Amino acid sequence: MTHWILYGMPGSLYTAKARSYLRKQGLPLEERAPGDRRFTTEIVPVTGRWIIPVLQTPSGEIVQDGTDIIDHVEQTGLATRSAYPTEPVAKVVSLIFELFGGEGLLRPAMHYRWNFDGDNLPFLERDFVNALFPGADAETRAGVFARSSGLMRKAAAGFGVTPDSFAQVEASYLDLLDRLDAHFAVYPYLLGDSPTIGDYGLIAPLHAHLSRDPHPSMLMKQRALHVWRWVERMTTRDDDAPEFLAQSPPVGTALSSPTLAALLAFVAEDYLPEVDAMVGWLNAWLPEQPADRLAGPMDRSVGRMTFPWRGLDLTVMVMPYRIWLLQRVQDAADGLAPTEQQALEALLAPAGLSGLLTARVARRVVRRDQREWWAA
Ligand SMILES: N[C@@H](CCC(=O)N[C@@H](CS)C(=O)NCC(=O)O)C(=O)O
Repeated sequence: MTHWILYGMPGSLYTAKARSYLRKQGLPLEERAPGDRRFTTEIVPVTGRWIIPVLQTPSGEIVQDGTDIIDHVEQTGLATRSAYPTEPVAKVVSLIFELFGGEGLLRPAMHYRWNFDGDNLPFLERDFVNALFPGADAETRAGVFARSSGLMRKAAAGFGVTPDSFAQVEASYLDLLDRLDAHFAVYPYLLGDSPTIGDYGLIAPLHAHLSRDPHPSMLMKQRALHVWRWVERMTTRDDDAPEFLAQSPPVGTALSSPTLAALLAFVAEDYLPEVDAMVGWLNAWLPEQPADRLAGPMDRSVGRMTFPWRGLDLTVMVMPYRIWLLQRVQDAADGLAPTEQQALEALLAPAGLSGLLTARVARRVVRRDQREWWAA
C-alpha cells in the first residue's frame, strides 16, 4: 500500500482535526467510513473499541487519536507543513488552542447539532447512516440513527448542555464567533500564514458541527464570513486565501495582535474555570483510588464534577484526555528560555490566562496502546 487511510466520518468532530492536517500535507489519502467492513476486521481489534479517527499508514501501522495521528506523521519526516511553529512562544499559544478547540468547544458543537432538530435532523440522519451502515434498508437506518443519536444526546448532557444552559452556550458561542471573525479578517490562520496545531484543534468543532450542520452553518455564514472562509481554507490542500493577496497579511504579527489577545481572553473566561475545577477534582480524587484502579487503561470519563460557568453551576464529565493535552501546553511552556517565558507571560497575564500553566494534576496522564493511562 502506498497511501494513507483515514477511518472517519464527515460529521465527526475529531476526524476533522486529522483530515485537515493530512490534507495540508498533500499525502495520498483515502478516507473510509467506519461502516466499511475493514474497520471492524482490521481496526477495532487494534484500538480495542469503536472510536474514530484512526489512521492506517502505508506500512500498516494503526494510530488512533487526532493528536497522535498528527505527531505520527510529523515524526515520519513526510510532513510538508509542520503543525508546530518553530517559534517557541507561538508553539505554546498554538497548543493552548489545540486544547481549547478540541475540548473546550464541545458545548456549542453539541448544542447546535442536537437542539435544532427541525433544521438538522434530516441531514444528520442521512449523513450518519451513510457512514455507519451504507446501503441499509429504511428500518435499519432508523434503528442505527436512533441508537447513535441517542448516545450523542446523552454525551451532550455530559458536557453540560441542558435546557438550563442553552442561553449561556449560545451567548458564549456568538461572542467567540465575533472574536474569531475579527481575527480571521486579518490573518488567514490563527498564527499567521500557515496552519498550526491550534488551527487543527479549532477546526474539530468548527468544521463537522458548527459549519456543516444546517442550522449552525447558516449562522456562521451569515454572522462570521471570515470564520467560514477559514473553515473552507482548513479543508483544502492549498491555502485558499485569495482575499489575502490584495490585503497582504502582516505575517509574524498575529501572536501579538489585539485580535489574538481577545481570543486568549475568551479562553480564560470560558474554559479556564473548567480546567481549574477539573484539576482540583482530580487532585482530590487520585489519593482516594486503590492502586489497581490507577494501573489499567482509563475510561474516557472518570467521574462528574460541578463548577461555576457563566453564572450557572454546570455538571460535566471529568475526562483525563484533557489533562494530557493540558500537559502538552505546560511541557512546552516549561521548556522555554527565561526571556521566552516572560514573552509568554506578557501574552497570558493580560488575558487572565496565566493559571493555565499552573493548574497541574499530581499524577501525569500518558497515552499508550491507543488509550490514556495514569503514569506510574
Ligand atoms: N481523543 C480522541 C477522541 C475521539 C472521539 O471521541 N471520537 C468520537 C467521534 S468524533 C468517537 O469515536 N466516539 C465514539 C465513542 O466514544 O464511543 C481523538 O482525538 O481522536
